[in-house]
Amino acid sequence: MRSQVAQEISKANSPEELEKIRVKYLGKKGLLTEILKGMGKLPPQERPVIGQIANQLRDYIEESLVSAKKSILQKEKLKRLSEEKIDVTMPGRVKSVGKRHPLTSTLDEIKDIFLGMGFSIVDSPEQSPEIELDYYNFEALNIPKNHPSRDIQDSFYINEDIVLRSQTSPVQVRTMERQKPPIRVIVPGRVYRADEVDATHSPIFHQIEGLVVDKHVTMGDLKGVLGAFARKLFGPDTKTKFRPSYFPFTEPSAEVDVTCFACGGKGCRVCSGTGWIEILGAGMVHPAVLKMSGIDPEVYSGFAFGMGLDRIAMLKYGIDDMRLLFENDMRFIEQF
Ligand code: 2U9
Repeated sequence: MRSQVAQEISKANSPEELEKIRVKYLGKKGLLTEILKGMGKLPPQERPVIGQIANQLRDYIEESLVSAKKSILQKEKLKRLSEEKIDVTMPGRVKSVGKRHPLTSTLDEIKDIFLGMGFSIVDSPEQSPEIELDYYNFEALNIPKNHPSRDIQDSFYINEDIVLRSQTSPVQVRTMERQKPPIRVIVPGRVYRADEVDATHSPIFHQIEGLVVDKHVTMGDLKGVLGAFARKLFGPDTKTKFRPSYFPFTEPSAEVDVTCFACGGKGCRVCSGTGWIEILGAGMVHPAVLKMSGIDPEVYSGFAFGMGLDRIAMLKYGIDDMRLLFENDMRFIEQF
């Protein structure tokens, strides 16, 4: 029986098989149990001899089962560990790092400059809806219905009274309605115009406008603020030049040029040989505009300005086609 058990245990491959062997020999009706139970029927002089052999055999079986189980578990563990092995020499997975869009970097830079001059930024969607009432986009800005100045730009109408805003100015109108002077705000935002797409036009583009309203605000303040802005954005030697212009919402109005940041004013490819680059429109807020928003033009005056973010980003980064700003092709964005 001992050699038979030894052979069976050596062939067992799992704890379950060992348990079967235990039951077969040491269970209630096991082969060795039967022998131990039959001891009483033996002649008295044989009992100690047989009893000793049977007990030794039982100890042997129990010990063999314990050590066999230990070595099976050890083998299983080694197998599991070898399956879980990690090859630390394998190359890691590279996470791709995102890049800021050139429009975002340019906007952040411009916002920082104006924040530094005490302006606050109005750009939450609640305060600046892109789907706007005709009143805020045109009427309140001194652009009445059927007035020729509406033809300067074609807009996308949802219905007779609702339009996709064609400038961010309606946000300043809403600000004036909500807030008493002093007002110093910068309004960046997306605007819509029915333009054909080409290298310098897109039906969706971005503006940054500013508005200051307080007592005793003058054209001198406007020149000071825009001069400081231009020097921060394009470098300390940048000069500004105001040319007379016309906008319905400002009087007087001006277009603002800066000395070319590429050639310093000598004339080059970037400035088409003129030494100047136009970057802004500006003026003193028209008294009728202040009045419509509930601000007394006899007490208060203000200046406003507007610039195209896309155009400034293109100038800053030397981008020659506006369409590149809207395609989100990573091969383009990764270059900045
Ligand atoms: C209020 C009063 C006045 C905003 C202004 C401009 C001049 C201007 C253009 C720049 C390039 C638009 O994107 S662009 O084509 N903007 O020239 N914008 S003054 O004047 C305002 C705005 C709001 C209540």
